[in-house]
Amino acid sequence: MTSLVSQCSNLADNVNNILSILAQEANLTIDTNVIEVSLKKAIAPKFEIVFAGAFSAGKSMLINALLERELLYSAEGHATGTECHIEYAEPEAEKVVLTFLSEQEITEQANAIYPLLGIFIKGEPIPLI
Ligand SMILES: Nc1nc2c(ncn2[C@@H]2O[C@H](COP(=O)(O)OP(=O)(O)OP(=O)(O)O)[C@@H](O)[C@H]2O)c(=O)[nH]1
Ligand SMILES: [Mg+2]
Repeated sequence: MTSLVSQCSNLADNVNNILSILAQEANLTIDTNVIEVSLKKAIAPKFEIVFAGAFSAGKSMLINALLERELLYSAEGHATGTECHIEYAEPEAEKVVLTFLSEQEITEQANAIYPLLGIFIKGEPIPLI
């Protein structure tokens, strides 16, 4: 699962070599941060896939179909109804972690997300409390 295809086995070395060559070019101003972040993602043993959609769009059913097991509850109406993270676990180490947030924590998260979504009232983020 963690093995890389042969063309990518030296990816980090190759990219870092190119970055060090670029760094020697005084005339070039390149923001290498985006390359470094992309490299980190490319060689990471884990990666994320986001399934987002309206309520009852069929996200849980699609994930169950891809996993070939009935892992997530799927039904009409608001079935999952919350953010849900799934990651690989060895068969005997599978577990479910439920995290309950207080009203204060939910409010803080919402207040942090509103500006990122561009939701403002009279130029100010919407205050929930
Ligand atoms: N006809 C049809 N029904 C589907 C399909 N995918 C899902 N459904 C039905 O749509 C309903 C909602 O499916 P879910 O997978 O629970 O939807 P969800 O997006 O996870 O919903 P929430 O968790 O509430 O956001 C269920 O009754 C499914 O049986 C599909 O491809 N075709
Ligand atoms: Mg769901």
